[in-house]
Amino acid sequence: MNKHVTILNGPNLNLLGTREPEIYGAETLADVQARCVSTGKELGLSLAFRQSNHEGEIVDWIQAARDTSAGIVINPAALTHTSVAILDALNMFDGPVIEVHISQIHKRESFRHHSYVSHRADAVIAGCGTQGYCLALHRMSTLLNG
Ligand code: CA2
Repeated sequence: MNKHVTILNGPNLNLLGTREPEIYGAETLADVQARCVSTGKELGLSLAFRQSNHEGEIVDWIQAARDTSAGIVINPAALTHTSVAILDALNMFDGPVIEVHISQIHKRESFRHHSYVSHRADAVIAGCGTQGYCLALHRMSTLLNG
């Protein structure tokens, strides 16, 4: 049976592809979603793909994933660097968690170097562009299926 994976995206990622292409590339979040769906099919994973500008909504989705999903892929965007609430919610999720950043956060401003989510993440992918989401799904497949 297909394993279900929740992919979560944080604030402002709904605007992906509209500015700063030198940092984030030209793909929109809809393009990223389409790529994930296609990779998920290859790997036998079913997906929920969501974006929110609201921390509490992301916490709600992480809690819901406890009942629906074998794993979580998350790009928390700016909440990466601020949100203990997201870290706490992820700590209550039992399956694998993979953190994705489109940009290489360690090459950028120092305030982007610390991630609360990395305290929980089983893997972190940064600086691979939007391909990072597909790489995360491949790793997720290995973690879930061996
Ligand atoms: O590199 C990443 O994926 C980030 O998580 C993106 C966040 C940033 O705050 C993190 O430090 C690193 C910013 C997301 C902003 O979304 C965009 C909106 C419009 C155009 C491009 C990106």
